[in-house]
Amino acid sequence: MSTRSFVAVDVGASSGRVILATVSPDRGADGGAPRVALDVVHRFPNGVIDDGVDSAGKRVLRWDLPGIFAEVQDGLAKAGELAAERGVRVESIGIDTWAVDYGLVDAAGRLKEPVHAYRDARTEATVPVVHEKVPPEKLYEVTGLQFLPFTTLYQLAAEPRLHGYQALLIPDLLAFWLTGSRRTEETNASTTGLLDARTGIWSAQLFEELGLPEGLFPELIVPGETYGTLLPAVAERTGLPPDTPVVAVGSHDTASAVAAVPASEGEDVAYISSGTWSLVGVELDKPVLTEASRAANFTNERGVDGTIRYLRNVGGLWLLSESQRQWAAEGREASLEALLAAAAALPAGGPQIDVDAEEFLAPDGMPERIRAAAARAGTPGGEVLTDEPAAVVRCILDSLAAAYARTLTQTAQLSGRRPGAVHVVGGGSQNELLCRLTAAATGLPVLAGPVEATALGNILVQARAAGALDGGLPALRAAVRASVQLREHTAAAV
Ligand code: LFR
Repeated sequence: MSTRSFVAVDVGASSGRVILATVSPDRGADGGAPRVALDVVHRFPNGVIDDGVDSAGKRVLRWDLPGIFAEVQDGLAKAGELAAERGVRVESIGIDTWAVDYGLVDAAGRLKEPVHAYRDARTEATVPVVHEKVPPEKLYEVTGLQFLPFTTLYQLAAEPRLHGYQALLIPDLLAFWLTGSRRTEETNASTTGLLDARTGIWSAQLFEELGLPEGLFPELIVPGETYGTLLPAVAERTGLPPDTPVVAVGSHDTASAVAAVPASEGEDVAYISSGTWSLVGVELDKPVLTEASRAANFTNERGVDGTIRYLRNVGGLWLLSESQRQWAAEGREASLEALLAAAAALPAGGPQIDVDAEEFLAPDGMPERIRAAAARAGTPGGEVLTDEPAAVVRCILDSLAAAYARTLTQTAQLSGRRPGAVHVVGGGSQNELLCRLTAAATGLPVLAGPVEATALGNILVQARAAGALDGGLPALRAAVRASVQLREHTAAAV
């Protein structure tokens, strides 16, 4: 059987990528799993845009969605060219991005205003307003979502006007611009705080209690279904055939990443999806909606194939990337390689901070905020955490590793699952020091990789929809294991 080609569009908070993937369904002489090879054909930077302050004096942050869409189309054109060189056809396109954020679109398809970025401050005022209407205990009972101040429902409460508009989550907005078809992909819908965790459909009760218009979000679509085919203008600009379908994948990047965790069949799947955030948890088939789970702020997000991603958002490499951005602006050492080497040479047992604190959500001045938090935290050396980048980096990584260990212990207590190893996927899986510290803090073997879990998860769902792969998540994960090299870190090696 010949190879098959698919395109993944994967946009994160700090960069976006368009990837042409080749799936070789042949099982080969060894009867092993199918393989997936990725070619990144286009990369572009992304980041929040400072848009001044609003009438209440709150900082406004936005994303440049038209700019992202232009980059996506450039990437699709490059993917089409590479496919043509290889004499193959792009069978479909799948899109994933971060969750929670949305654009409001009118009947004619125009954006009401540039899209807000979830780290802006407008929900500070609306969290209490929402909780006044529906108390947090009740929200959890219905949606099973952890409290995050930027969840879609708090953002919607800050909108002066919703009537006459539909809310399109970021991947759905890009899919709308590519195909003209409006849908809401299910895994990402589960991050809005408006989906019923038991049924997987919108909670009519919450819409009513929160005064949200019915039909605010377009109809749900599940991974594997098709949004539609390319609009003529997109086909022309990208050079791709107009009948190229855009297929729904786990459009929440974390859903795609977890779909590609290279767990073995039957293994209890514990993971850290490590990027801007660290998403730490296990995969379940039913939500955990207990009061203990709510108190520990665990979330039940929906994954590919109706699975539940039972996890917590732990602070992530955002603390590090924001610090690097600041040091670079000050003309100091900011290269990741140099910083990690210097941090690795520092002794263990230094100061730690609570990486989950809301004070680290916003951009700017990160090293200063970390030093202040370390001084308050009272861990050894915290009061003297120096301005030295290596010391700050070591503090971030020690604190992340400790938070992972705490969260995995809680995951086991709350879910009853006791995984024997933890998979680290995403960009952070390349950070050897963090992986080693994680193994030491958790006492579990850390299986690092793949770096491109999100893109792989995106591709696997498309390949299965096209009949190039078959089976459930275990079969998809076998294809990941056949395609990538994992690195193992053990506590003993630290
Ligand atoms: C990771 C992620 C998290 C989500 C956060 C905000 O990229 O999608 O899962 O909580 O970004 O959308």
